[in-house]
Amino acid sequence: QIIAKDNHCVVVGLGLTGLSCARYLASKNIPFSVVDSREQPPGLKELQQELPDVAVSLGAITDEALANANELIISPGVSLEQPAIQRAIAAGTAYCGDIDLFRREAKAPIIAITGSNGKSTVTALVGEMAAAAGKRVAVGGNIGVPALALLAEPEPDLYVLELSSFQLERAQPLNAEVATVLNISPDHMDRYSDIAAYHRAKHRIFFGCKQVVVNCSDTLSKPLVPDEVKQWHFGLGQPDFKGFGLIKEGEQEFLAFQFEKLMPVSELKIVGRHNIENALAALALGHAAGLPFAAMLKALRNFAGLPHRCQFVASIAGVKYYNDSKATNVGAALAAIEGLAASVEKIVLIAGGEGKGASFDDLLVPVQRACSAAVLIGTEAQVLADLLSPVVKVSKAGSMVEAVAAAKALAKEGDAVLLAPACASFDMYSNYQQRGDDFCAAVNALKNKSVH
Ligand code: UMA
Ligand code: ADP
Repeated sequence: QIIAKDNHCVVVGLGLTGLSCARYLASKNIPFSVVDSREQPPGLKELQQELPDVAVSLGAITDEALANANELIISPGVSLEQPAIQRAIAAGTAYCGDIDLFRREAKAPIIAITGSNGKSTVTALVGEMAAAAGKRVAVGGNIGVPALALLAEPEPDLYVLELSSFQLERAQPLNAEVATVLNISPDHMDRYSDIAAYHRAKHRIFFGCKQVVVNCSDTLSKPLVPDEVKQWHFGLGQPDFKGFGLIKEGEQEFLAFQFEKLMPVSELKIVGRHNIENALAALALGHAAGLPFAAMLKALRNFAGLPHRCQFVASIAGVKYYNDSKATNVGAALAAIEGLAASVEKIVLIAGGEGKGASFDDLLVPVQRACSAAVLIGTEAQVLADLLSPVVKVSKAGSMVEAVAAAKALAKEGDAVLLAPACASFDMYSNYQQRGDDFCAAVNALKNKSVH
């Protein structure tokens, strides 16, 4: 449905998304106001500079601020369960998210990617693959560039969108060319009543899609779609006739399609078994969208990974330091620990932060197997210390600098120090990037000290 010009919209939330919605609505001459529960939301300064006449209500989301709205455009960070929003919806006010506004405008086919972990890596990889194939490609969504910001450029040949459960739960059918749920493990349990509700939100990505990409080893990724929707598979096993997997020859492993080898796994720059899965998922998505193998393999060989994801920072006194600040849930931290374990003696883990209502129990066995010690930070430090102290040495730290110094003292030559918090960063930082940057700065300071 199109918003009538003389109707009033309310943009709820003034972060990256809210600002992109404001710019979009202004460009369409659609009247709107903005609300945010924060006194100083991140997008405020830019909004006031660019659009000084827009009414902004800050400090709380009130019934008055939402009254008489034709449509609420709700940012992903704002829960639909907020009482004022619930009351407005109950009173018949329509609502949507930025992805709906984007969908109303975008003409080019969309490759849509969600999942609990690996979204950004796969999204970036598919973007690189499309660019290597000579396509004009626009990459955005939860990866950090709001989808609406992509409309500022001329229409591309292809959109690659990373979508979060928060974006999907409020979006109408996306009608993507290809859609995938890469995997499902618990995350954001402070926003969902149970894993089934989280699963339902993620699977909305399949509404109206033409092709799907399915993770063979994760039944929760399998969509309920009509037979005419084309299915492609990926997984770490032998590939079937529908997809991508691994073929083993002696000690060597190859990425493969159906019965054909494509390239040796050893030629990938990204490390860990989870990143082999990500490479196979990206190949399946690219293949479904018609990208040629030669270009996709070239992009795979060149891709060194995104910052804050198992990113090598430095080696000090025979100990390697890795930044996996993007491990904001237990599943991601497990992938990082297990991925690194094969290549080092023992891991000294730095973990903790805001737990988002998660259970950390699944960390216990892998930590016992792969780690010699854990240094714990943030709100969940004590909970994690209680859980892990029977299996490894634990200590608590009040800052990242302290945590890195403690980890250095605990690590031996041949070990790795890994920041994989299994938690969100919001108790100590504005976002995971800031947390990762703080870790890198602390490590580099130690390195400089040890050189001089
Ligand atoms: N908030 C308030 N009051 C408000 C609005 C928001 O307190 O009125 C808080 C939220 O609780 C949240 C924070 O502000 O903690 C940010 O929310 P937002 O909706 O303003 O966020 P944006 O700046 O618009 O960024 C969002 C995504 N953030 C979230 O979903 C929380 C970004 O994903 C995304 O890159 C951006 O849109 C562009 O699409 C970040 C993220 O953490 C990386 N995503 C979660 C994840 O990956 O796990 C889903
Ligand atoms: P997302 O965008 O879903 O958060 P990223 O690609 O940014 O995913 O990776 C975040 C973290 O999740 C990584 O640092 C790594 O620890 C973990 N991870 C990445 N890919 C996978 C995967 N396929 N399965 C499990 N964990 C993964």
